[in-house]
Amino acid sequence: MALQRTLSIIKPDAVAKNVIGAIYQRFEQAGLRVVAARMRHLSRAEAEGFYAVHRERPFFKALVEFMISGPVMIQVLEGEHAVQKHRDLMGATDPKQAAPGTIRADFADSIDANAVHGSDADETAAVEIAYFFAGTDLCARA
Ligand code: RTP
Ligand code: MG
Repeated sequence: MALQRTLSIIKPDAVAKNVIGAIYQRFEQAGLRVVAARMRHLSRAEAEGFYAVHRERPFFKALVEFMISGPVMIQVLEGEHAVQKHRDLMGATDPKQAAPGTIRADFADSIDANAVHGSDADETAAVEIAYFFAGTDLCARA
């Protein structure tokens, strides 16, 4: 199977807990490779645009407020089955439902402050990667 890419965001709660490295270690141990990364404090417009698909959902306003409450760490991960592998590492959206040993079970406090974001399909991964990175930002394996 060809290498896949996915967009990963370590959300403000996890950045505040100082667990960027602990989360990166899980990506690496699962065979995912960081090929681009940047730390940002998102503007409201950026967060609203990123989550535009959820615009009509009742949690949209709270989600945007949370995503701009502090800096986030944004990365592109590459590997076999990267989208699904990353989703498996994250665990269920609600940390109370997340399997033991997943990032959300171990680091998230609530469905709102749930530590990480990951693309949910190949097509959304391509759109989300392009939202934050130019093609030239992605580093090929040496
Ligand atoms: P994400 O997009 O952040 O990786 O998370 P996800 O696919 O597991 O969840 P999604 O349905 O795409 O929802 C995006 C984010 O919105 C918040 N949310 N809150 N209160 C609620 O019912 C609710 N549902 C979703 C979560 O922070 C979720 O990560
Ligand atoms: Mg989602």
